[in-house]
Amino acid sequence: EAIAETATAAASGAAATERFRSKQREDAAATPGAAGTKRVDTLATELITAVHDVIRRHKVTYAEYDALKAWLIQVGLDGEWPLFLDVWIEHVVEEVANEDRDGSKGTIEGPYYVPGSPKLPAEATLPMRDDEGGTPLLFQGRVTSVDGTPLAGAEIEMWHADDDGFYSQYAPGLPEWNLRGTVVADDEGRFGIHTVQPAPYQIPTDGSCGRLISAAGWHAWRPAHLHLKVSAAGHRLVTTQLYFKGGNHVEDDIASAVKPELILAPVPAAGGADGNEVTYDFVLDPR
Ligand code: MBD
Ligand code: FE
Repeated sequence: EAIAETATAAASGAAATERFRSKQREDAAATPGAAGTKRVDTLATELITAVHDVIRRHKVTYAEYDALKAWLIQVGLDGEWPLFLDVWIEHVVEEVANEDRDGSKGTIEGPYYVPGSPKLPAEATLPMRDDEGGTPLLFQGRVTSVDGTPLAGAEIEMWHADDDGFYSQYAPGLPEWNLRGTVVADDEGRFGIHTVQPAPYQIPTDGSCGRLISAAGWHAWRPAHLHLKVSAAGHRLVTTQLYFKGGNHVEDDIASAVKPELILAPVPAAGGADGNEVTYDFVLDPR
């Protein structure tokens, strides 16, 4: 269909690269001074040595070395470094960053988050088109602290692909904030978000990441997923994703970002409403 043909790797890659360059992570400051130099020395030396080990172990040829060089150059030209890194590397960074948390499990952010989505009340419908495809979904729950205290006014930012697997602001023809919103929980930390179930996501096949996938005989799919950032005053923000039980590629996510705690099992909506509903509670770690 038309949208699929125009959602190119180069266009979504350029948008993701631009978005990354303008973002500031909370903990963005690298280790300064002499300790920082030592840290770079250690990490860069070990990474380079790990590559040397692979070359020796597999007797990598000049033809393969040149193929690697050409591919690395092209990843940048395609704007696909955010995609490559978030698909194949980020899950281990997330594992290390959040291993000390007691609250809800997190997982990777991925390349398609946009800050500043429309603020919505505790029960709300995400911005969507009049004829938005996909099974309606009511996603509801409560945000509490680790000790059980409800977190009034907690913010639940949600963003996800549509029923064709496309993200607004990274594929053409979609309204700016389609299927993106920031829901503010009520006085008891409760929220209810009306949306539609997303489709599985296929990594663009026409760019460098797609070429790697086909050259290696891998598949290009992530399971259908909802992205979330949940935050509240005095607590650590959790970045996570939720998946759908039994869905395609829940067992073999190309981005290795599924955890058992993150799999939803929606049921038909109560009271004869269209679609499904599911309850999921978030627990935030105090700072
Ligand atoms: C996605 O939608 C995503 O969430 C990740 C991690 C990588 C590529 C596309
Ligand atoms: Fe995603």
